Amino acid sequence: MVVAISLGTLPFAPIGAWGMDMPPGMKMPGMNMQAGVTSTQVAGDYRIELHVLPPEPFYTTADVAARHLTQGMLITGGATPLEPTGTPPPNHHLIVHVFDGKSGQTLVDAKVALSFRPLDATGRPAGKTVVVPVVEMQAIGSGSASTHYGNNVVIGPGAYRVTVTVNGTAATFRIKL
Ligand SMILES: [Cu+2]
Repeated sequence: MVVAISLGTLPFAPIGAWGMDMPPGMKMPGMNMQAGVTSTQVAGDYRIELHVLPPEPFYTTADVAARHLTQGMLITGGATPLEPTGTPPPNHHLIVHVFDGKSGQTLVDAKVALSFRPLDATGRPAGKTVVVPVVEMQAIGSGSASTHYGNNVVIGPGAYRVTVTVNGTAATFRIKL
């Protein structure tokens, strides 16, 4: 069960919009949208969409060409991907799409940092911050408009604070998995 939680019941001030689900029928090209948390926040000049999805395989441009791939992630830069076959096996694809707040254009060259920290039942930090090595990627076949940032991750059930920094502007999300 994967749900976005509202800050209304937690003992800290809301930071932004919460738990905004994708409208029915709206689909990220090439992205697997099943069982995903989607939450959107405006931070500075940016609109940041956080998605928690099932793990995805990563491929290079050469892989895509040689194997005529039509699904999965095309690596366009950044850190080393954690493959679905990694040890321990990742259970989520934690990523952000970043848009220009005014034009709505996808940011294709943002400097993105991503981390998460477990929260206890009262919403207080209850463990170490995990820094996610950020891969820059596209959905195969969907082009630069599908650019997003993140990686496959191992995250157990529970509540988390996810911190996203885009070109130095930070946004904080709270999610429950
Ligand atoms: Cu991806």
